[in-house]
Amino acid sequence: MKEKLEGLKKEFSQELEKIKSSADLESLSNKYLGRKNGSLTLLMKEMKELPKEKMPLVGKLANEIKEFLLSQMSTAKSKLENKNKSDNFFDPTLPGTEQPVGHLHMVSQAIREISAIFEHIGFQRERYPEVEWDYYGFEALNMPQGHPARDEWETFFIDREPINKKFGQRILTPHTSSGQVREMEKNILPIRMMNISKTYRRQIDASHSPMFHQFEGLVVDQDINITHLKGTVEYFVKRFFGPDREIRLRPHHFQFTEPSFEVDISCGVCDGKGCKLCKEGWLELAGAGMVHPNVLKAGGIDPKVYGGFAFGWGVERCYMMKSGLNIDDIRLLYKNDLRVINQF
Ligand code: FA5
Repeated sequence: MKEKLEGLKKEFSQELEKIKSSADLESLSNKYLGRKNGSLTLLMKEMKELPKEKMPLVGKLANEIKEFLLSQMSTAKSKLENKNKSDNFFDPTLPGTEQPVGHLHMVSQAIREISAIFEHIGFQRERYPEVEWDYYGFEALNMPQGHPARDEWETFFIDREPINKKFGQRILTPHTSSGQVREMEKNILPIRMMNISKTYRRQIDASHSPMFHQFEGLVVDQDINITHLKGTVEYFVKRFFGPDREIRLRPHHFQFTEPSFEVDISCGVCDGKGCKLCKEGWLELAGAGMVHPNVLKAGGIDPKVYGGFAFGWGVERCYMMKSGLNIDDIRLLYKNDLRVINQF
């Protein structure tokens, strides 16, 4: 019996070494200590057949072996539990997995920047319809039906014929100037309006997109003169393009401003010396001028008391002209090519 017990202990120890999981441990426990058929349980039952004088010694040994089995299995159980814990160990100090995050499109970035620049000097952002009446896009801006100046705006028409006696047909607004008379009609003076929105024209090439954005400033107040216009435009250029860029107001013609100008900025590529892009050192970016009396009248404002200035710029063109960007085709902004977009 003694040998059997010693043999069982040895066999148990060898099997315990091979244990890999709590399930293994449980079946080992059943195998040796199971109530009905556990090897040690059976041996202990056998012991009852032994002569009385041998009982105390063998019984003691059997109990010691049982204690040994139990303590070995308890140690093995804690080891297994600790191993599981270290397998699932979570270290909160490790850097997290980086999630892919998008960013604002370049045009949205430019719009935010332009907005902030003008907000700083008291301009307020306003919104007007993108599908607009011919009246606000042209007629109220001193360009009656059939006026040749309209051709320059290469407009998308929603209606083939006028559908309203006063307002004419609906168009996709070809310039942000369509907000001018709408703003004046609100009858709140003075005006310091900033309109940044989508505009549409039937044009497409490296510097023209059928959908593009313009930002338009309109100021209407008393005692307004050209120096206010020049100062405002210059302030914008220095803030957006950098302190070294210069502006030039070149006489031009718009039906809705008098006098009218085109705004040129010194070329950022050649520093105004003249290069392939700009030819003579200047780049045209905007139209501007003093609000025409007929436009003020259309907006219900007395031109003898009030005057104003307005300017309209292309957002994409401005963005492309920012120093160091080197974007030479406007269509790149709208191709949704992530290799391009992710660079900005
Ligand atoms: C106008 O649209 C006038 N409404 C500007 C204005 C406002 C004049 C207020 C006076 C007073 P023009 O057609 O030149 O003007 O357009 C202004 C700017 O919009 C251009 O200088 C250019 O930067 C941008 N632009 C015009 N057409 C496109 C186009 N198809 N794609 C991208 N940008 C364009």
